[in-house]
Amino acid sequence: MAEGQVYKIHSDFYYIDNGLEFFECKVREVLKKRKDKILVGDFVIFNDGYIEEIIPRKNFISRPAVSNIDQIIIVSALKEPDLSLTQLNRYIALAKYYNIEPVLCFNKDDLEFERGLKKRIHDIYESTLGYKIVYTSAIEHNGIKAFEKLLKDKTSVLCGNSGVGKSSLVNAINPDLNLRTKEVSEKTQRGTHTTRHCEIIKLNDTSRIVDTPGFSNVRFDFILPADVDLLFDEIAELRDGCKYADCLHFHEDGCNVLANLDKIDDTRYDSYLAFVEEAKEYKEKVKYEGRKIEYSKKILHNREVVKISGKKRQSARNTRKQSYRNLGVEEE
Ligand SMILES: Nc1nc2c(ncn2[C@@H]2O[C@H](COP(=O)(O)OP(=O)(O)OP(=O)(O)O)[C@@H](O)[C@H]2O)c(=O)[nH]1
Ligand SMILES: [Mg+2]
Ligand SMILES: [Zn+2]
Repeated sequence: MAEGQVYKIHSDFYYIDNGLEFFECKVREVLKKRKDKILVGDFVIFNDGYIEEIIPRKNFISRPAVSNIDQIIIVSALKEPDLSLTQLNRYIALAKYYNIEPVLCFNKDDLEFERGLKKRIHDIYESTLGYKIVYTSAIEHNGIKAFEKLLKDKTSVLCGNSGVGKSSLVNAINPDLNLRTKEVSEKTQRGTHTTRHCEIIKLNDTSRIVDTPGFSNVRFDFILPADVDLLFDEIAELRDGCKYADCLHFHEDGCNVLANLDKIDDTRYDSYLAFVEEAKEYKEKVKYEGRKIEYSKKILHNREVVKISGKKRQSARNTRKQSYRNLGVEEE
């Protein structure tokens, strides 16, 4: 019996690192039948070329599917492709849903981008929301030291659309890794994913990074509309002051969010409204299937937020073992 961490999965093969050596394993049939599939990042017990058991996870995210992580780095490009704040808000909201703090990395700082863009980013995401921000150029090696510092002693997952430069950033830190990146001449092509699998990469003795394939098709059709405000820090802060507990902050009477709309950036509020529309699809689905979900108990990924009395909320313990199913997230 030995213990190690799954750092890569290729079809039926699981690659395990026990800190000293690497192993290639398969999974016992009994374990395969269980609902929670083994993820990259899982610590497992293995024996004789077979994984026997998954050690309970600290946390996990499902897009991309990785467990036991410390932070999510959302990588965007300042140009090529043009920065979309809606898309950035989507990734931030997703990180919030997973209850893992996001760090924002804006790459391709060497290109010429819209004037005033950095100030805009600073105003919304740094001064108002307090997220850590780093500007980088993987090509010219700018900001790479600051980026590396953010990764120290952590397991970080890189998230962001295809082509923003996630793999290029990892290569910039450690050129020996030589990860596949898109050829420069191909960079205007869309929808081609250069990185195909999630893999935990050791940058040095303590920092690990998970390079992931870009994805851009996340929709918030797995949570209830009245929960979407919890994914926006500045709206979540105001929601308890609303007259109705299930206020959607659209045009309701006594809405504290609407009363404070001047404090919320327009693009943030617009993204909020767009995600609520997507969440309505989930509500319809739940209604159609006759599943009972109480509004007073709001369940989000990696933690439970329970309404204690009236509108008071309190973060409950981190749930350790969860299944995809009762969180309403489709298995991938
Ligand atoms: N000008 C400029 N180009 C960059 C920079 N970083 C990456 N690129 C280019 O952007 C393209 C995409 O880079 P990748 O590192 O493959 O992007 P990715 O995010 O890993 O993409 P997927 O693996 O498909 O998700 C390549 O042509 C890189 O050379 C940068 O800082 N500046
Ligand atoms: Mg890549
Ligand atoms: Zn409201």
